Amino acid sequence: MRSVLQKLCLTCLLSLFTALAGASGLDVKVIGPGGQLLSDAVVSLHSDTARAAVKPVSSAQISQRNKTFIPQVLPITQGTGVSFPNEDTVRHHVYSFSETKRFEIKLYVGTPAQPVIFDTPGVAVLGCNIHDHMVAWVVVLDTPYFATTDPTGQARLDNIPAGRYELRVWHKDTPADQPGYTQTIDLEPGDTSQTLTVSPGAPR
Ligand SMILES: [Cu+2]
Repeated sequence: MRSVLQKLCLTCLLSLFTALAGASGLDVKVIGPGGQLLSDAVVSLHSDTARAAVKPVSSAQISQRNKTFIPQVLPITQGTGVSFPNEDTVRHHVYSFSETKRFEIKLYVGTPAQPVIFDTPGVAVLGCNIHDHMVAWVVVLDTPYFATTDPTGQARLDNIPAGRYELRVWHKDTPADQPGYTQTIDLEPGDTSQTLTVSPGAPR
């Protein structure tokens, strides 16, 4: 019994040590060109070690409800399968012509049997062939370190190994022909807090 407890304590101490010495956190606030807070912006941290740590996430999905994609912006890691359950009674026809992933799921109701695998980093713009107003974005990332901003424009990245990263910010209003926001950032052990301003340009 005692040795089990000792083992548990050792594990606790090791986790604590990692939290104090190895991992870091980052707060990012994303603000548009007019000073407005931007929700649904994807903030990500990139490096060679981050790329090596990428694994597909499980159970990613974009549902269709009231002729709307939910969520409208879905960040995922490279290799992740996304399912597209149709919760409406009308049929949808989901497609992407984007280079990152070209696919279509022809007129369907219910949940398609196979998820769509997104194995190339980039942004796929999704539409519906029947309902022109429906639009969503899948942001495929070659890093496990990312977060989406909330309605107050805030994103929090936790448990990031200390080191040098390229911080990228993507927002749907960023014109496709312009590079998104990037910045080199050094994460020291312990919490870091930073506010940055993004200018995503004129909406398309
Ligand atoms: Cu539709």
